[in-house]
Amino acid sequence: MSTVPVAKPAPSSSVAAKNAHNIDSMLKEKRVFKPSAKFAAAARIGSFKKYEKMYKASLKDPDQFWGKAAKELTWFRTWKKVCVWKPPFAEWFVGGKINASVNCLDRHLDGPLRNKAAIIFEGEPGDVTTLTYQQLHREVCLVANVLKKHGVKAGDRVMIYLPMIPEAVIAMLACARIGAPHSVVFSGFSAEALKERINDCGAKVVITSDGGFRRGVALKVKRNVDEALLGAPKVKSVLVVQRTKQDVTMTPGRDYWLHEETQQVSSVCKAEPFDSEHPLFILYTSGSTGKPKGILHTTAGYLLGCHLTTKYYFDLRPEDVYFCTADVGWITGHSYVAYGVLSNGGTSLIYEGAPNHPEPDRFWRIIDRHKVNIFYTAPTAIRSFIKWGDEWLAPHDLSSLRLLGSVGEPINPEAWMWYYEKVGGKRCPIVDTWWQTETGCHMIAPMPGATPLKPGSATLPFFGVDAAVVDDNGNETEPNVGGKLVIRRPWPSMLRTIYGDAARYRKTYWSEIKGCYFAGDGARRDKDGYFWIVGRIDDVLNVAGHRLGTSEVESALVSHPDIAEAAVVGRPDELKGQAVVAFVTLKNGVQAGPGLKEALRAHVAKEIGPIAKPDEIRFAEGLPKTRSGKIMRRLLKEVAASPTGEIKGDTTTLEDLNVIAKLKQAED
Ligand code: 7RM
Repeated sequence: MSTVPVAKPAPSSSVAAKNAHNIDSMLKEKRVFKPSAKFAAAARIGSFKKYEKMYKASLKDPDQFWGKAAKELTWFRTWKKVCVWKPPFAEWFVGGKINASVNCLDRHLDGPLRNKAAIIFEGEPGDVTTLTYQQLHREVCLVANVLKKHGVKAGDRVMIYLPMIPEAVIAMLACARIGAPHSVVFSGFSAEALKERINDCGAKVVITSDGGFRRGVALKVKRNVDEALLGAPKVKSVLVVQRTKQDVTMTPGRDYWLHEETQQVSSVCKAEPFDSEHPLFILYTSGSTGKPKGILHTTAGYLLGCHLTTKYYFDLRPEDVYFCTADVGWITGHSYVAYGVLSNGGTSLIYEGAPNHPEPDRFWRIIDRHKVNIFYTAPTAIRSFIKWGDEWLAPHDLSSLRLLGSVGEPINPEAWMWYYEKVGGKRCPIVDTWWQTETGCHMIAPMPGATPLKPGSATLPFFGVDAAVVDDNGNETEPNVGGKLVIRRPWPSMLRTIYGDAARYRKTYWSEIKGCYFAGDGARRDKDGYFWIVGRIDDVLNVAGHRLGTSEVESALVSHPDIAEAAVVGRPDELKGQAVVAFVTLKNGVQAGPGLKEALRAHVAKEIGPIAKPDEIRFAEGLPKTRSGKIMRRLLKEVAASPTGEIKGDTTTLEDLNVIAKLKQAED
């Protein structure tokens, strides 16, 4: 590669190299893909030099960088101070007044965007609805007025429990308009999970629907709300969107049809100015143990992060059709289905249902039908597509695509290659975005048109983001030596606290490495300074004195032609400390057998080294995952360690309970 690294990790004389807690790295990924001249010519950041220059300047004077960038937003009053940092508490754009819904809607109404699609919705049954900016603005104003009618005031929390329908985005923006922080709960979560979240944030109003379509059936969304509210007495009103027209029970004096309510209010709702630091939303993340954390984001900084990263990383243009497959119940749905796209005047395509309904080509059908230009999905989905087979892509014209994104987990290099070749036709940059609920927006990702790509690496940090890989003492590790991924200074879209628990905020994110933000990922940087996420720190394997990240071993397994997915965990072992146990799923049509096990062990030894060879390989039908598609290694650890496969841990965020039952029976 001819490019100069932006920031070199510490020189090899560093004592960090001898730190026994570092993570060893052995995967040898050598492929590099330079941006095409065609893409670069039209891109916002058209060369690596330009990225480097802007990145360096942004770190040299972050206030100047963020202050200048914030002028791209629409303000009622500009700020007095860009950042006030009293570790670990930050305030951004102090003294400024802003309204997020104005930035996503009103400011587009004076020009040509007014009659452009803001949202294109495709329901699972195939129904399509398009909302222009003007129409969306009207809907948001109506719902905002309904919320006011039900007594919601600035600062009051509103729960949103909706399937992937336009009303989910409308509800979020309506809350933002009147300064009522929303808390979206994924509509696939149980009544119990909903109840717990309602009570934690003290919401008085819930916005929900009768149901939603998923795999051809109408989900019983409202019924879950009814059950949750048995244990959440503070909720005064439930506003119900009619989506499926299924039968629901409406409790008089508490439950109201939203379409009836909107008929009784004005469509004019003046947007009020709010402080930059006014809370915008609370989003719960389950965390591996204990009660869910309510991640609190505030208005101006969050919006700026979403706005800028959408603009630069997706190179989003008004004429693009942009399709992000994430649910609004996940941070990706907040930042990159709603706020970032709309603040840029983009067109956000929303799909209600399952990727394999009625058949495994649904996403390709959608891309072809709506001529999608930018497609953003998760590695878990990509691995499913690979498993289902390439034949599902063949009948569809995917030539409208010009950029592909990935988020949620490390993308295995083989899955990256498949995505690049089969979906992107080798013309689309793959923007692998590392970030978290807590970071609010993308933190590490390649700048399309500028950053040379390496399959499996999220590459380099965003402007103003001081990311590093450090040892336990906070010193940067040498190239290719793994450690903890930290951010060394505040950024505008960072979480402000854990709702109602500042002590937990401090302890969880700011106490591991002095002066740094740490949220649990292990990583290494290569000789070019590129970041490679090796998995969650809690999942790191300890084999005969070597610490191995899960992602490299899994990527080695997935690079075998018969394997669709792999999850690797440690099992206590007297001799080695930990034995490596691999759970693998096979591609359609492949037969399991002892021969394959030996072949896989040999394959891992060849790709990484004998140390990483799994001691045990289990063929599984599926792997336990969260609703957003992350593999739950915590549960697999229990399965691996217990002879009966007993699970005692929390399984409330598990997507499919059957997976665990089947794993217990899995042949080993
Ligand atoms: C956006 C999101 C955050 C965790 C994070 C990582 C993992 C996310 C990537 C990734 C490697 C990526 N928010 N993660 N993106 N790992 N490469 N591009 O996922 O709060 O739900 O999860 O997800 O472990 O810490 S999240």
